[in-house]
Amino acid sequence: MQREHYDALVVGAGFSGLYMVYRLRQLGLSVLGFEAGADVGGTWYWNRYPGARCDAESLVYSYSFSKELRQEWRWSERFATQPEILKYLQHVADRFDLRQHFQFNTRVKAAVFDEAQSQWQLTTEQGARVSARFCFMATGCLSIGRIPNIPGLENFQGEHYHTGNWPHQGVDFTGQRVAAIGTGSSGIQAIPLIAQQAAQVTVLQRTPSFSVPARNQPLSDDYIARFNDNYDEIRHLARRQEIIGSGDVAPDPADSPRMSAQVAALSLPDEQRQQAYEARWNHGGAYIVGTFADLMVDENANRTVADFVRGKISEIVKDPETARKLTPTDYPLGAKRICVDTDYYATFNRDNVTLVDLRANAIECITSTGVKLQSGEEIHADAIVFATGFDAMTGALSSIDIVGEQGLKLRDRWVAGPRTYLGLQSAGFPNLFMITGPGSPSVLSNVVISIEQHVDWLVDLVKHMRANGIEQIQPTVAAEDEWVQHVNDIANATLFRLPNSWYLGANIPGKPRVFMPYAGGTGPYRDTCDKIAAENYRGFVLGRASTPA
Ligand code: FAD
Ligand code: N01
Repeated sequence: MQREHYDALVVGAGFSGLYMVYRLRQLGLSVLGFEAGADVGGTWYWNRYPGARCDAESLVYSYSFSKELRQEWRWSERFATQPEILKYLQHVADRFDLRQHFQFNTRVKAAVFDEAQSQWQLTTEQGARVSARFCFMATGCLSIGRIPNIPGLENFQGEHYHTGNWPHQGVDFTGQRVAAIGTGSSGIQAIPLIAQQAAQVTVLQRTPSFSVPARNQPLSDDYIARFNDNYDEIRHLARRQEIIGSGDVAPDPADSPRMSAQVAALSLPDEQRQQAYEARWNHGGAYIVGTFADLMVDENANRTVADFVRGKISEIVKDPETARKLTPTDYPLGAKRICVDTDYYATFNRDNVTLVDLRANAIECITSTGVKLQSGEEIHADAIVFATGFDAMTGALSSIDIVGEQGLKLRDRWVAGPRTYLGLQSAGFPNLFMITGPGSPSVLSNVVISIEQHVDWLVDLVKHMRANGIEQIQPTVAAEDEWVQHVNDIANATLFRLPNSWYLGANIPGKPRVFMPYAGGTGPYRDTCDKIAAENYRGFVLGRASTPA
């Protein structure tokens, strides 16, 4: 049985929790981590669906804090598969001996701030209680999967699966009729592979996504060597990425198809624009969003890239009606998360794959034998795959009863949408920190890079507090209000504000429609965090427990 009091508690054992625990242990703090899963990995522990892989290049979708780790780990593919990323995180846990600091199979259900003791008390679902001065929520932005409330699911006689909680032993769809609901990144990765195995796949699509080819490939020694030659420059570029897809991490930056992000699409003749899009399409990965500086702020500019991808869909998909249904027409490319695929559109040329447009014919209910549409038609299925996404950014935090000063509940404080300063802390919750919390670049960036930035900044803060006898920190309400306004202003100046997306909480009935991540870019965000720290943590109140903030 572990102790009852620690210096710090960490919830989650994904990329964030592992690195947080590692850094806190380096400082000499006693630390206990909790993880609901049976092992480390987070996203890569839970999302075991066929085709799951990263869409940031493996060589930068990985930690940079240890040169030795980097040198001894060899990524096999440009975009690593889920099993490989999980193996990497397991290796990190072994190499730095981190598992001993975690309690697995343990979900935290409550976190309550004890004002008298100035410490956080966490309660697990098993009823254990542990306290600590610092509490770090490394609970993930995409860790609470969501199956929509479609009537009749309980009657379904086949198996159903959510991509974010996939059986560890895998699923054999051979000979089966599969109904796949959801065509975001997860569905787009899973559907081509399920279609190769199953007898019949019916894809039930509500909103078509924009998807670009990954052009995944094995990594050659030469590619890795060139990457390593330019390691610092590539990492620097990745750390200063504007938005998903805009960072360029080709192994030799000079080789890349990247045009200066300073150039506006509309300032160029059409032919030159098309060449630039074609180069990125052929290069593979999400970089197309970053081809020009104005793509995410100007609807006319965005239309040029959206039309380019629409043209590709109609070239790839043979049946014009299916191509039409697969083509997004009512939101800008990139404003919902762009998808990166391998053979997604071509999958619809297979004889065993059918597309149902739910906008024309919505799901009425699930029956014992399949999915019934409003037209009365029934899609007979042996299995249903829900690739229906997550209660993103706030879901994991609001699943925990977090109670701060004077009985203030985080859920109540955030009833109209999350309120944070820098995405790191919320006023009224001293010494409770979020890693990649709402209001930080998080899901609009290479998340591992944002995780390292948050953890490093927080560790510097803890060092500062210890060196100066400071026991508590929390933001002022004024600083938080100003930051929330800033996050909103930036989002409102972009095209992200337009579609119904999970960035806005639009996928969860009743969730306030607030743009949650910070869209100002990781470079400016990083600079802001550093400046605030240099100005003695401007906007935060630092104090002794006896002189609370
Ligand atoms: P997670 O990996 O989500 O880990 C959080 C952990 O906290 C989970 O294991 C969860 O079980 C645990 N937890 C949560 N609540 C509790 C609780 N109350 N008690 C105990 N434990 C709890 N990002 C990119 O930048 N590039 C990509 O290519 C990319 N690909 C992705 C692919 C998929 C399929 C998904 C779903 C996400 C992807 N992401 C990607 C985002 C990804 O979530 C992050 O990159 C990163 O893995 C997040 O790490 P994390 O540690 O912050 O959170
Ligand atoms: O989830 P999503 P996801 N009836 O929310 C549909 C990361 N990720 O798991 O758009 C019918 O994007 C919904 O339709 P609509 C990445 O950040 C990365 O795919 O709401 N359909 C949509 O099509 C990503 O953005 C990778 O109309 C319903 C789909 O389900 C994030 O995780 C891979 C429905 C959900 O798409 C989430 O991706 C995987 C209903 N009731 C994930 N409810 C990489 O490649 C929802 N849908 C790196």
